[in-house]
Amino acid sequence: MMTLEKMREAMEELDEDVMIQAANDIMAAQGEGADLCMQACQEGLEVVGRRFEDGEYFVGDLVFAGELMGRVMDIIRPALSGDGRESIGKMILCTVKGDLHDIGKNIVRAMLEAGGLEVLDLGIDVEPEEIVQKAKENGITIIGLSGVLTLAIDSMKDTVEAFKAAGLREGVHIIVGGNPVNAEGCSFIGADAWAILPQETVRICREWAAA
Ligand code: B12
Repeated sequence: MMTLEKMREAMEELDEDVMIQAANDIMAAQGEGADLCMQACQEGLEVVGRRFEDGEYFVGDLVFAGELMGRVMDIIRPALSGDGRESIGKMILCTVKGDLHDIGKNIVRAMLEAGGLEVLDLGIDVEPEEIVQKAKENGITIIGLSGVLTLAIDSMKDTVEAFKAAGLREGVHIIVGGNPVNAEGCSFIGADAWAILPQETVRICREWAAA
């Protein structure tokens, strides 16, 4: 089996052949090493993000990294330990109205799914009313809102207001994320939590799902 170090390096380098081979080898070995592979993907992605900030990687690399993570997860998901195997709860995730950026959302989605959450992904540029409607229709009480434009903060606030207007605010947990989101923004929006790191997002959503 490939070491954690080797898999992390392959993820950092966006080496598709090595990562897919590693995932297939893990499944051929009855899932041994699946958790390590997951850890390697997460750590590798952090490096990808840093390289992007440093100007070494470009937008296409980010998109590819998200896709690669999703493909590896699709292969090893049945072997992930404990809660990774079965759904512990359902949640909605989307990019809010006016914002078309979805690279971060897709990375977060892959991590949430690997963490045992079933994700109803509503896509990008999603109207507040649609989010409320889908939550109602599907009985979903955990809502993740993503956005990277400054205007996304207002759309997130509008979404929280839409839940209030529908009389559903008390019954849902709302987490917001994306580059412009911080503690101040979270309080302005009226959300329950915020995060930048996908691992933190997974931890919070799992806690809500288990409550
Ligand atoms: C890639 C990109 C694009 C791509 C988007 C492709 C795609 N499919 O997403 C394209 C080229 C289409 C694009 C278009 C535009 N873009 Co653009 N884009 C970017 C860029 C370079 C990277 C964004 C990104 O993907 N980051 C990487 C991801 C992984 O980070 P992230 O989204 O923050 O996600 C992480 C966390 O925040 C968190 N997270 C994400 N979602 C969630 C959700 C939850 C619930 C939680 C808890 C956590 C969480 O986890 C993720 C993983 O760590 C940024 C600049 C930059 N350096 O950030 C500009 C940037 C965001 N874009 C910008 C602009 C202005 C635009 C355009 C308006 C340009 C134009 N004039 O047409 C259009 C917007 C159209 C629209 N209405 O959305 C500005 C925004 C300025 C602002 N303050 O509003 C930026 C900052 C560039 C700049 N410096 O001017 N863009």
